[in-house]
Amino acid sequence: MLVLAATASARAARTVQITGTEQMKYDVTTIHAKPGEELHVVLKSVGSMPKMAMAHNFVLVKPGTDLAKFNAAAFNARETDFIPPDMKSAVIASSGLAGAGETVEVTFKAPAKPGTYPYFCSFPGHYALGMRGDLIVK
Ligand SMILES: [Cu+2]
Repeated sequence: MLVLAATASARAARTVQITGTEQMKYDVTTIHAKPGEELHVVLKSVGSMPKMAMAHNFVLVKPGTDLAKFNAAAFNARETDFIPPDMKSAVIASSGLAGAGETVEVTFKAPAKPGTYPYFCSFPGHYALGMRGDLIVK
């Protein structure tokens, strides 16, 4: 059963809590993980602005991804929660969008290959304002 499997894996995974603010920042900008470790990222959005104007997500991508290009394309990708369809192959894990007071989560395996994997919020403008961090696998 798919649902049960997902629940079991979320339970086994290590939870990383991140808060996203209306200052367009994450409170956690470095996550350390072992190769292949299961992570459960829980992103909470705090503030009072309407979701249309202010929401956050968590997008983890492969090293070497053109982050400026990804985020420029995200401006035109509202229908797909600001994940540009033509750049999906760069995405390792991504959450949905959390408006003020909402929480989104995603469970994934850290890459097996040691390295620095960037993550960011792809809501238009947020990456450029510094809403990003690094997953360091080693
Ligand atoms: Cu954001």
